[in-house]
Amino acid sequence: MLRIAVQAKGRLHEETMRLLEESDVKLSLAKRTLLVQSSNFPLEVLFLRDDDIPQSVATGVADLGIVGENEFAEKQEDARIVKRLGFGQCRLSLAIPKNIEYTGLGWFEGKKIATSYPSILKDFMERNGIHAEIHVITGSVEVAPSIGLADSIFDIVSSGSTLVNNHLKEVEVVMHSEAVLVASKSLPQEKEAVLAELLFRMEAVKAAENKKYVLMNVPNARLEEVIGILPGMKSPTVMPLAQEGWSSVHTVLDEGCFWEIIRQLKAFGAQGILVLSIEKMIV
Ligand code: PRT
Ligand code: ZN
Repeated sequence: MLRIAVQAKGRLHEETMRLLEESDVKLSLAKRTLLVQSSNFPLEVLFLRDDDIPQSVATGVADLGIVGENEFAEKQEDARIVKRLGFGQCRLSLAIPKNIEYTGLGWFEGKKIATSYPSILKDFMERNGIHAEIHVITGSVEVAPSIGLADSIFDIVSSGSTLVNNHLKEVEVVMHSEAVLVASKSLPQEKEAVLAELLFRMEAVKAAENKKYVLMNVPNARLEEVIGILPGMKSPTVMPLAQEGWSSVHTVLDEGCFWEIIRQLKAFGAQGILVLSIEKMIV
């Protein structure tokens, strides 16, 4: 039985639970306990605060964890990142009051910076030879400059609206972050095998994300042009229709270029276009 630590509540909770569900790991969450066992996969889920996840994995309390890369980097615990999960994206940035002219990294020399991420900031400042005073606060870091607690901040930025609301501007991006799957440095062989199966499933879920399965009827005379604009996994599947002179074409399209390609397909005479969601894709 593999144990995975996940955020009990907060920004990463929902997407984490969705990823497990889409990987067909069934969990009975009716009565909310700290530890929940899956009914169809050798996995149990331990619900923790995100701050505690890196240590729980490093000490072996859990075998795996899903946590923000920022939190994992800050805690400097002995564990490994096995997969980047593509959600919970944000960046860790330095920001200063918006009416102050920024002159480059040297601006921070001798300045006071408020943050909840002192290790990452200290590393960054040391690498750049800047001596700054790091002031650790937890929560509402963005108000520190306006109440005179610091000259600047180092914090998570996502849309940037928190900075704008507090009359701050982002001047340096120090790190990009997303949710990551982390694992204990060494796992017994049978646990590694369960992890490999879980990763295989997660990859199939991720590969299907933003992809659509598209079916359409195409006059044979236009087949070549239609096939020419379809990417497909290998090449599109083409099957004759009962009606003479027509074929059915099946392919996989990326949501990003979807509408553009559909428009061209219509122009090439494609009809009866059906668009289906893909649950999983094994490439
Ligand atoms: O209770 P627990 O300790 O588990 O949770 P928490 O409150 O410490 O963390 P939580 O749930 O807020 O965030 C968990 C993880 O989500 C973080 O470690 C990041 O990896 C990721 N994440 C992604 C974010 C954001 N986006 C984010 N926008 N975490 C925090 N924010 C905050 C940020 O601190 C700032 O106050 O949102 C504000 C900025 O947002 P914008 O959109 O205004 O720029
Ligand atoms: Zn936290």
